[in-house]
Amino acid sequence: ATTVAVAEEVVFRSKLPDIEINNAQTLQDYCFAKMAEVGSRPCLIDGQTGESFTYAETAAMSRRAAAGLRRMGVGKGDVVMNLLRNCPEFAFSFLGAARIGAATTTANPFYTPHEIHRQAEAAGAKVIVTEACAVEKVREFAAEKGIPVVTVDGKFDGCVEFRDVIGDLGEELAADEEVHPDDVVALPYSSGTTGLPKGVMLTHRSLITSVAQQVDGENPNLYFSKDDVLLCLLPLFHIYSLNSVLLAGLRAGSTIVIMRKFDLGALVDLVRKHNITIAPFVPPIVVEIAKSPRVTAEDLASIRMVMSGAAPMGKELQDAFMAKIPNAVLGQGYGMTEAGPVLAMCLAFAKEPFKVKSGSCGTVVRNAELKIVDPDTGASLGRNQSGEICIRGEQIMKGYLNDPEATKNTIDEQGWLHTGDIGFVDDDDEIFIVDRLKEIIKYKGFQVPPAELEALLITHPEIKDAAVVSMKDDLAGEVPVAFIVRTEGSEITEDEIKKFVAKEVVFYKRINKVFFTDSIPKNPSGKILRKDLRARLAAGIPD
Ligand code: 4UV
Repeated sequence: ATTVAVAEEVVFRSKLPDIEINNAQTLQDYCFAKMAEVGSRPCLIDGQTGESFTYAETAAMSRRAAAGLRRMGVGKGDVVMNLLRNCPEFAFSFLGAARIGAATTTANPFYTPHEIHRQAEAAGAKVIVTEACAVEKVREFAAEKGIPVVTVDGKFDGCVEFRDVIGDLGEELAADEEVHPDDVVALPYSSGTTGLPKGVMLTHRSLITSVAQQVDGENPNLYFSKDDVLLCLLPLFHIYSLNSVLLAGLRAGSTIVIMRKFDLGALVDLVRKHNITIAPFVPPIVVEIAKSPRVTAEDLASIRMVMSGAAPMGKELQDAFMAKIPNAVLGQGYGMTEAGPVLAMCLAFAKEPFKVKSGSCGTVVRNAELKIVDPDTGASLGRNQSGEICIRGEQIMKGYLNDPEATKNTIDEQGWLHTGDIGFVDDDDEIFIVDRLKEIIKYKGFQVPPAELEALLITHPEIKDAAVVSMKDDLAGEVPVAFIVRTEGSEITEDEIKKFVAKEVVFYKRINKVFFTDSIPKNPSGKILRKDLRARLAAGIPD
């Protein structure tokens, strides 16, 4: 008989034991499970107006939103677009849509009309919930398509006010729609490892699993309690805040203080006023606090936990912050929209905390498997060896909306989701991310998909070819820069190209620098060799 050598798989697990997760219920039932205990406690506080909603009121508002959305014709399997900055109505609408078996697609209200229309169209949005700053960008498009527009902050021609959608008390949805655990409840857009933004189908089952992996169990990995006050500053249209702040906060029965826009002074005021205990941030905010002479440890004295995620935070920054704000534990979460989103979480955040190292982005969450694979051979690697990070578990996405091909390229036949991140697991089960295989650029944690900018650039009659890659930036972490091949005879300038792009994209996707070149390096199948371009940048001789 012949023996077949089966390559051994090295699978990394949490140091915390698996727990039982009841993910065969609805997300809203799961999040409001402690209602008997927390019903009269504050749930959402609008930091700007001071308006406060108890848990019972938040649940009631979501039932009213559900009834209102249903009256507008939204039903099971439909999609509502939340085009909102952080506000209580975001939560009411999201949970309301869930109650009627609909999903919410979330988008940045600062997107350009083009970006908004593309997502609304691709997601098949039936209703758009938005606010003053975005209403002009959707009105015409929505009218053309017959999509009702709901506004949360005032009356606008042809739009419905949110307060009319939720109607009078008493008009609550009598009973939630029956949903299957594998029905989609959130549909954020992400470009994943390659290409254009795609709808990421997150189901009731996946989001319940993800939240449970963080905040459930006798020793939760991310310990939030009903006495905690969470700062909800990061945008809820991004999965980090939606999952790890709103949903995790609701599940734990914590109080969630909503902030619309980042401003250091306002942040300190809110922390002091509400005795904020938990602050989920992204690295640029950590930098600003570490550097600002205006913010002291005393200003942030009530904070016991600071989480950073969505982009790398190095050891130096982490150490500098902890030296300045010694009363808080600072650690990282590591997420990816498609992964449900949390892959790893700092174990110093656990109820019974572990000692961790600066610069680590956490340990794989419980009830999940993580492996590191050699990107060239696919072989599974052991500790301290860098390779592509892969994750498996019930929390990962169901797939990309209407894109089985992209789904297949991201989740393999064994159920492993390939992140496109390069990292290793050390002797203490801590994960360190060292590089990125995928093309995505992260500006302050926001996704900038190069493929989107390239597609736009080559529509310009004077641009023959284009490639967009990331360049390191002190403030934003990374910024997009473009290599451009001009058409023959063209003298188009850097400035003209920047302006052309700026008209079409949200501010953080703007091209930071243009390098003119004779040709874009590509492999035989036409794929841009981004590594070569990044190497040119690193060498300081871009052209
Ligand atoms: O798809 P996405 O925009 O998703 C995120 C999600 C971040 C989260 C989510 C829940 C949390 O609790 C939390 O702490 C963070 O960012 O972008 C995914 C890519 O962002 C990079 C990495 O390249 C991912 O594939 N990224 C995310 N977190 C980190 C990171 C990190 N801690 N360190 C380095 N890179």
